[in-house]
Formats: sequence, structure tokens, C-alpha cells
Amino acid sequence: MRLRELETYKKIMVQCHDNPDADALASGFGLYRYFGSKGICVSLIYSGPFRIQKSNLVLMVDELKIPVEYVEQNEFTPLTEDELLITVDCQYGAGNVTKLPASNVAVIDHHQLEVEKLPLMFMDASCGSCSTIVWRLLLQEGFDANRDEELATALYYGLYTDTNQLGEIYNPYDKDMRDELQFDQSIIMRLKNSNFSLSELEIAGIALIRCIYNEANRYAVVKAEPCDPNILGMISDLMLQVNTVDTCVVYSNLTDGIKMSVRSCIKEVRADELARFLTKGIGTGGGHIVKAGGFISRHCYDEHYQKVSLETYFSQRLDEYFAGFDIVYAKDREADISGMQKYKKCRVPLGFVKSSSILPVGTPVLIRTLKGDVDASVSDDIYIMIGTLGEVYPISREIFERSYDVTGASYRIDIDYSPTIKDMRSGRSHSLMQSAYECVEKNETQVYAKPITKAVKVFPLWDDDRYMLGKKEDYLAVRADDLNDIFVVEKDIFDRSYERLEENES
Ligand SMILES: [Mn+2]
Repeated sequence: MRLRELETYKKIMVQCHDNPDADALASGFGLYRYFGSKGICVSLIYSGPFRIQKSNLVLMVDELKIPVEYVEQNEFTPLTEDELLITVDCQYGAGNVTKLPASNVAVIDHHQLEVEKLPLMFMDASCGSCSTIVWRLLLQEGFDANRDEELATALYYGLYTDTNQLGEIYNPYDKDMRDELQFDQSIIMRLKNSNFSLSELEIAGIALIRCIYNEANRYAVVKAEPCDPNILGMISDLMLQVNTVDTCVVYSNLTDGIKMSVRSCIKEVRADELARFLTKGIGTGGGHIVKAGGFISRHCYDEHYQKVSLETYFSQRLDEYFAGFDIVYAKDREADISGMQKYKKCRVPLGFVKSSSILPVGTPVLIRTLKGDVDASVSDDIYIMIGTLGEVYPISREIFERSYDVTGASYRIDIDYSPTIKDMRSGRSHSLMQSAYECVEKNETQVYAKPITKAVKVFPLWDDDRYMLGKKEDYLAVRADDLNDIFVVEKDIFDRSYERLEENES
């Protein structure tokens, strides 16, 4: 999706998520200024139970003249056929944004996809901020944010606040934006130092006086009086820095539900997964690996847990969470294959592309992989593999030639997201599918596998930092020729890709 495709609408409303943060405001502001420059009637709005009150956000809105308006859900006039609603830093229909009635909706976001795919969507979960995505979309249309210092400052601050003060930047686009934006230094300095009001500091202080601490699982639970959800985030950021705390939940009990902030600094617990676990069936939760949040609806909570205090709820659920999974570090031990059956992997054709068939040798490129985006340089020795689900990863020519046979056919798969290779010099993306050919593995892979009966987190040989979560009924598998090569296969993929071997075949 490009911004110019959206210019046909008569009126555009850009909506930030409820409780907008600096990133939502900045990205919305970018779109506001862009469509405004095209003479389109545009407005920037947000809804939800709270008005913006956090001191740095009030300052940001005032200083950078961000024309954001609050709208009441039940007073909202539905958008008509020739009007468009764009949600930024959130997805239309997700739990953190009020669903406003509109016939046409576009989504621009940097979180994991959590709703049905829409035709008008620009998502990139590898970006540290939504501001970065908007900055890219603006550049694509020749709109340079540096011509507008207020906008440049807002985008910079959006990235700053969403990446733990620029400390968690991995994506090259984030780096580019950080390096290229010409922002107002004095405003950024004031924003950095306006995080709390005195009364919010008091709320944080009181909250921190007492916490529930679980020594066995090294988690902490903290209750805060009702406050801006961003304050919860700051309390949890502080909690996480305590030497004996690995995981924490900070919550506040509001009239319509319970707002929470979740943090984890250990690789064995993903904050987004924990937030989903704590809100399962009674609310929504999600976010990133280290930082996440969630909301439990009052109505659902009372229906299921009316007699349970919140303190008890969180402690019990956290205990259930920690007791509910086993951990396997593949590199530390061989799999116990007792109780496992032997299977062979069906030789499903895969796709491959010679990188130098798309771009000249030496071009710096960004290849999107399952793990994130990787930088590479086009070379005759780099091939790009394409899996059956459209997942992409680079492979050296030498390993390729050793492991695969080329069939000569073109590679065709039916997928939503067509993988691309991005020329980092021109910023242009090229489809990989057009140049993809088919190959099959030379050798048959045999594995031992069994259905999972208790959730397991497997740190596979090839990734020490990120676990594969195996849920009940998925399969725990290990290569027959390397009992350390342990991994998880989702049930339906397993059923499709593996065939049971009879005893005499193995
Ligand atoms: Mn964001």
C-alpha cells in the first residue's frame, strides 16, 4: 500500500489508539500533514475512556501543534463511502483502539498482525516505531519530513519513546530515520524531562512501596492507583531493573476494567505471550518481547472471577504460567527419544532465487526473514530460499548446492504476503517470486517426534535467544541424525509434512 493510493478519498480521519502514546501521535501527525498538503480534508483523532493527560504528551501536542481531537464513541458520525479511516500504531478491530464505524479502513502499524487482514494495510513488525513506517511512506511519495521541523521532532520523539530511548533499535529504517531527522533539540530535551507530573510521581512512589514478590519464579506484581497507562509502563520499567526481578506485572483497577503493563528481561518469558496469557478469555493483551500490556474487561472479570481479588488473580495466574511449561535448551542436551515415533519429512518443493539475478552484485539489500530483517549484499554466492509459507532466508551457494536439487520448474505458491528483497540504495522493493525456481532436498530427513502433552519452550540449535513455543497437540521433534537438533512443529504443518515410518523402514 502507498499513501498516494489513499488520496482518492474526499475526507480522511487518522485515528490513534486509545490512550495515545507519543508514537501514535507522531505517526498520525505525519499522515495529517501529508494529506493536508494534498488538499484533502483530514483530521487526527483518538477515542477511549481517557483524555491525554500525561505531561510529556500534553507538552508534545502543544509545542509541536499537533491538532489531535478527542471523539466520544457514541457521538461519532459513521464515515461514508467516500471517506476513509486510518488507524495508526494499532489495528482496526484490535482491543486497544475504539472501533469507530467506517466503510473504508486502512491500517498502518508496527505490531504483530492481530486482526483479519485488510486490503489497505501497511504493516512492518520489524520497525521499532510506527513513526518510522510513516516516515518511510512519506519518503516514498517524495515528502521530506525535514521540511517541517515540528513533524521531524514528533517522529523522532515517537521513535525515541517506543524504543526505550533509542536503546532498542535493530531495524535499518529506524537507524536511518534516527540519523536523518533534523529535529528541534531543545524541545526533545524538554520532552525527555517531562515524563511525570508531581502527582503521578506520587502514584508511582506509593505503588512501589509494596509489591508481591515470588522468589521461586522471580516475578513481581505491583498495584498502582488509577493513572495514565503510560505511568504503569514506567513503574514496570523501574521494577524490572531490580536485580531479583525478571518478570513483572503492574496493574491498576479502573471502573471499566483492569489495565496492566507487563515486562520481562529473560529469554524464557516473552512479555507479549505472558500478557496474552493473563488476559486470555477476559480481555486483550500483547506487545513486544520485553514490553507488553493488556486490558481485562470489568464485565468479563466479574463473570469469571467475581470473588477473587486482583492480587490473588495475578499471583495464581503467574504461578500457573510458570508451572505450565517445560524448557528445552537444544544445545545443552540430546532429546529423550523414548516414546517418540520415527517419521520422514516429505520432500516438499521449496523455492530459491539467486540474489544476483535480481540486483547487481554489490547492492546492499534488506531481506525479510522469519526472525526479522537481515542486511546482506548481493553476490553470486548468496541464494535466497523461499518456504511454503512464504518465509525467506538467505543461504550460501555452497550449502545450497550440497543440500538441494534444482528441478528446473518455476516456483509458485499461494500466499498472502509475497516476499521481497529491498534495494537499500534506492529503497525499492523487488518481488522474489518472479525469479523463483523450484528445488527439493537431496537427502531424506528423518525425525523422531511425539505430540506435546505439556506446553514446552524450545530454544533450538539455531537460536539461543528466542524460543519456539510448542502448545498441546503440536509436535516435539528431533532430527534422527542429530539428537540435539530439537524443534517444534505446529500440528497442521506436521500432519502435512511428515510421514510415519514403519519399524522395518527405519
Ligand atoms: Mn508504537
